[in-house]
Amino acid sequence: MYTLYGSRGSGSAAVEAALALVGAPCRIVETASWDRNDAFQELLKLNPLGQIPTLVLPDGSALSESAAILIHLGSVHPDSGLLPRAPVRPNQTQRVRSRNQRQRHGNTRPSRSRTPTAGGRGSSTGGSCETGCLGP
Ligand SMILES: N[C@@H](CCC(=O)N[C@@H](CS)C(=O)NCC(=O)O)C(=O)O
Repeated sequence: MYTLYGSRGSGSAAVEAALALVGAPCRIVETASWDRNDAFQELLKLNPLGQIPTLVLPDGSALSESAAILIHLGSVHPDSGLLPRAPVRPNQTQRVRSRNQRQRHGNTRPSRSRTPTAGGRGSSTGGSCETGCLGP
């Protein structure tokens, strides 16, 4: 059983959604530094920064930082689809980054046989995803 220290409508919402997605039983403890109820003292013992989200794992250890929590949940619940099945390879990351730069600044790559679109993305399909793992 997980225990999530968080507050409705705050940055802990992403972790709450991820817990629902992976289908993990979870107890939610409402607290935040701007709502110093009794549970806030518990939170401080787990995370001296007093920040939410803080997640207590089934083994009793505490994890903070949204991204770290999401990656952890995706890793221990691989069938949930929260993380891609195969790790994203560095060259895939680089291609996505290059594509994003082209979309932001126009196509600075030397023109090949493709005719740039009006948007300047250098692809007649409007910028297809070469990696297949992230949307266009
Ligand atoms: N980098 C952290 C930031 C966490 C964070 O700033 N949480 C806010 C609420 S969304 C908080 O607890 N702020 C109160 C404080 O820092 O005292 C994360 O991504 O989880």
